[in-house]
Amino acid sequence: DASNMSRLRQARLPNHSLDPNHPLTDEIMRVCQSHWDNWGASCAGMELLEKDGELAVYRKQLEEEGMIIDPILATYTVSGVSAREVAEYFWDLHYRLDWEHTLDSAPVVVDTLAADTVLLHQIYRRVWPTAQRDAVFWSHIRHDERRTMVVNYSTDYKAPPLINSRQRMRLNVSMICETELPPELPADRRHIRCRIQYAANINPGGWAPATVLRQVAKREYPKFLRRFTAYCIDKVKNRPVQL
Ligand code: 6CM
Repeated sequence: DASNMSRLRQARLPNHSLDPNHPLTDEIMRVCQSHWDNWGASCAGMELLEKDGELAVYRKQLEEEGMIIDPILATYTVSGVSAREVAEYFWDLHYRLDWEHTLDSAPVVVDTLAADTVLLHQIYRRVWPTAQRDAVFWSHIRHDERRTMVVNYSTDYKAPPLINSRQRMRLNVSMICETELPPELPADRRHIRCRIQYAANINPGGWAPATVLRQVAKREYPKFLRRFTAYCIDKVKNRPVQL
């Protein structure tokens, strides 16, 4: 029926600017669709790592072949910034080092696939006593009238060789944002809120003590969400809202 049709239409991912013949396009479509469908994900069975007002960070302890791969799921709602704005600060490399403090150096753009998709190489700060990590991943931004999403996903495509002293993390990360604006109020920055759902699945790609990994995660994810959103709010505060 009609209402079902419109629901289906909403669930479909909006347009992207990828070349349909590019070797990564199918994977990007598939991975992004599954994240998009995961909006409103349940945290049932997950451990609450941090709860502070509107911020909630959950983790599920998971080990695979001796590797700690605990999935992280977080939700946060912040005021004075739109979904579009938050997602753009997360995606746009220009701002990366302003809020991302786990990196050892600026990200390197390995390739630009489209206006909405880049291939990145990032080198992380070493965490004692483990080897330094790097990651190679595509990063894609997508939006419709309601939501904007960024997905970062590891790939071997065009990946620079791994140097000896490092290990390569694999990541599957999404941030989905939705603007909240009470229908009776004008689209003014003072009235808007942004609901954020952040999900991270990280495989450390090599040995690291479980206690260290879990401590780092417990400390760093809430810190990242607070610092990153505070950064966005500060950046936009004197600008007209971009919905
Ligand atoms: O999602 C975040 N950042 C994105 C842009 O940089 C991107 C990166 C994801 C990687 C997240 C893993 C970081 C793990 C901490 C680094 C230390 C590695 C060594 C571990 C050995 C003990 O999606 C924000 C990421 C916030 C991370 C807390």
